[in-house]
Amino acid sequence: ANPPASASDTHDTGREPNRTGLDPQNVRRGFLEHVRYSRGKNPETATAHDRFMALALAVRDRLTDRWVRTARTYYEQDVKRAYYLSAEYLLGRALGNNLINIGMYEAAEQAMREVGVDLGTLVEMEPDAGLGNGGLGRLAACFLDSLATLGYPGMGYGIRYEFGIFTQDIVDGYQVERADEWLKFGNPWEIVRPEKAVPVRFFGRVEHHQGADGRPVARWVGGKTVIGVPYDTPIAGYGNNTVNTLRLWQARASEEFDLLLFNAGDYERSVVEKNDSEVISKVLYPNDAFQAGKELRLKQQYFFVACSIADIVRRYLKTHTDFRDFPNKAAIQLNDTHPAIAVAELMRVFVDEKRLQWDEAWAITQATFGYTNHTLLAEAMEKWPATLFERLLPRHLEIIYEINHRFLRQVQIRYPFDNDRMRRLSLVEEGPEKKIRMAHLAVVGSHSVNGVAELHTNLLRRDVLPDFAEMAPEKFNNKTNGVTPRRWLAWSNPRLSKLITSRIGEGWVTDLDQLQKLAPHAEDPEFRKAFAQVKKQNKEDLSRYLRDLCWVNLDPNAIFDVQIKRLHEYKRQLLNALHIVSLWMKARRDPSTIIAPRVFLFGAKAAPGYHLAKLIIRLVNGIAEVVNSDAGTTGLQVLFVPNYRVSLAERIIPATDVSEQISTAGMEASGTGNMKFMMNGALTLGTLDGANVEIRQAVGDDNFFLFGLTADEVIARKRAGYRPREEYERNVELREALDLIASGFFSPEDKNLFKPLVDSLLEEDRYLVLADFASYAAKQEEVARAYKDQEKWTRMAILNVSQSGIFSSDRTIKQYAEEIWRVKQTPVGT
Ligand code: GL9
Repeated sequence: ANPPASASDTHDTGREPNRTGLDPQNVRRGFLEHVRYSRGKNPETATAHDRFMALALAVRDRLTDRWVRTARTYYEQDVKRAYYLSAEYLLGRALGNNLINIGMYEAAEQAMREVGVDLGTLVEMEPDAGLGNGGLGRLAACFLDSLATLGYPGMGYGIRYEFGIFTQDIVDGYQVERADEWLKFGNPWEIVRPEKAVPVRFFGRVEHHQGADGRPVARWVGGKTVIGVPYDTPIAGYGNNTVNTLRLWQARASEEFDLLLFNAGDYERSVVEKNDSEVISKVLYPNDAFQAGKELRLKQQYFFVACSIADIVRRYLKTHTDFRDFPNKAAIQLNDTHPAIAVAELMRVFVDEKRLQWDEAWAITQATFGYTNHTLLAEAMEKWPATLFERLLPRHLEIIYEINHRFLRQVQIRYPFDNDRMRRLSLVEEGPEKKIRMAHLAVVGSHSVNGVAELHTNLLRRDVLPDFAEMAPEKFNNKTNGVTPRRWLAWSNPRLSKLITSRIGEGWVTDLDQLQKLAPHAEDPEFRKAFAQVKKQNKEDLSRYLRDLCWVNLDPNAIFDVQIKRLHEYKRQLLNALHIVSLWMKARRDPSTIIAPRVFLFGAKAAPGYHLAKLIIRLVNGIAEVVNSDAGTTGLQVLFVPNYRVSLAERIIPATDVSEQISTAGMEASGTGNMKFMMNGALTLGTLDGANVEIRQAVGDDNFFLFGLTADEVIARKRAGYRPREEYERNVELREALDLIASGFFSPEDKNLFKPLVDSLLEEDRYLVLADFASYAAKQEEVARAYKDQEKWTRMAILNVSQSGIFSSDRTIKQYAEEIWRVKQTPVGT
């Protein structure tokens, strides 16, 4: 609604212009041609949307030669490729990022100015590609950027959801979900490849015969066939000629099946069947770190896995005949267990279709797969009822049983007579309902199992998969997450980027460790002044944007204290909210208790079925209404920003002073927002959880606001019989805040509205909100005092930026490439 005042002021990162040799005239010509020939408009009649589409298409044209050349280079050199299988890609917008990566931003901006168009306005026309829920999906998007920027032969596979993560409206303080129609006006980036469509079978039965070679043959027959149609999106590297591919599969009804029914005169049924097929890629499941166990979800998983495996095997067979070389040409990474069925599918293709011997096929399969675990939460562990498997994927169930049988034989040899261990390790969970443990399938089918932060990997070894870690310690390794500095610094924070480049040159964009060169500048008062100025301007920009969006005037002189992430009890938005209530109560009694004015920003989507999470959103909005009404005397403001998404994060993070990373220790596998904030000069207020531990290590204890129990202390507290009511009795401020919420003060229309929240805290408090409250409140006071010393604060912020280099996803991807995938950087020529 309110684009940056002048794009040239905001997006000149100080890089050398026209790296591509593309001049503004060239861009203008491409743009005008697409206005006319792709949109069928005159420049005068073109709408803003027409202009966005025309520019995006012109940019895609300028990627295309390099895209084709990249594919040819990989093919001709017959390189090993890394395939990333992920049910989610949270890409956000592409136009600005593509312009930055191919060095065309300035040319495009000037070209648009010449035809009287503001580039910033066009950028705002693009809907976010929200094909993910949160951190896990955004990580996949950052990885694609780093693979291309580093020149690795990498390819992403996933699902082309027609509807991504829902759009969130806030109505009377409540979250209301709407379908995300991101494709409604067309997607200029993708190219459909119908000639590469893949048939996928569901249901049916397995026939066992004696093969012509005397060996048993299994044939999966009958059932229904769905067609997977690939849509390719170019992924351009920064400052090189690499353009990799993200291939997303859309489900189409198979015509064969359709026609059969149609010809039989059952028109209605043929249309129903068509819908049944096409619903597979219709919508992203909006759960974060929670398994709902829906049949359609398993269909989605197998659908995109079967398409991707068929595509990978087809590509391999273009230039090879012997599958023994397969692991030298393909590494497949499983992004969590969502694609874990790929282990059974590759075995099915090898054994049933390509007629390999089991042992040989298994060795190749294990050498091909790597598995990344992204969560320790028990409720997120994927387990599918064996009965569902048997109906939907009968042959895969047989294969999983065979894998399990052979695996447990090995266990028995190594640990004779240890039935309990066998039960714990089995791929099959026995009980009232037999279930397939997808994490166990992923572990036994892979040569590498990694966690996403040091603490998380250690807890994975110790608490989640201890028996596997004992049996195969060499499989387990850590790959601490990272984020791409192209989107999360160069693109989203052009002012800071320009300032950084003015001091240390532009090498940091692809070599983020160079930010260390900023550390000495923290002692330079001139630099500190310029740095503080950038933060202030970013806060003013955000205030302006939120004024138009939410009708609030945020004070840019206040501390901007931000918690943006999915709404989940373990992330403890409630702890933040409770503290705000207690701060406000104190300020109302005695305004002199306010050390510094503060803006508390929240942004979060709650899973639509997660009632407690939705109630927390309602509570934050209730608190905001009360607190904002006397902001004049307390200096406190609270805002819940609706529809948090990638493009909003790009605006909020550069304007943040305090990054809230306050999950219960041992619960957040890594976090990646924490890294984006650090890179943009926010100070972290956090627990020793996930990658916070490594952030604090990198920046030093003095430049990090630490509070709360450690992961081991959390376990010990629970083991000792944690009684939250004792915390409530003990702490007056906490008790007052909870009592005020319980009294209905923030929900006058329904005094009992927040009772379930208060009860859950007083009766169980699974995430130790009350146990950590005092420590959190004390640290918040320290934050406010530190902010009063602006010189010191700015020094700390600069040091945070200077030490953020290790959190580049380039570092992460190099580690995956060298330590798991064994793929080589393969530059693409001009
Ligand atoms: C997550 C973890 O919860 C995060 O801590 C981690 O940073 C990311 C990426 O590794 O993965 N696992 C998970 O299931 N989600 C994560 O964010 N959930 C969503 O993506 C919503």
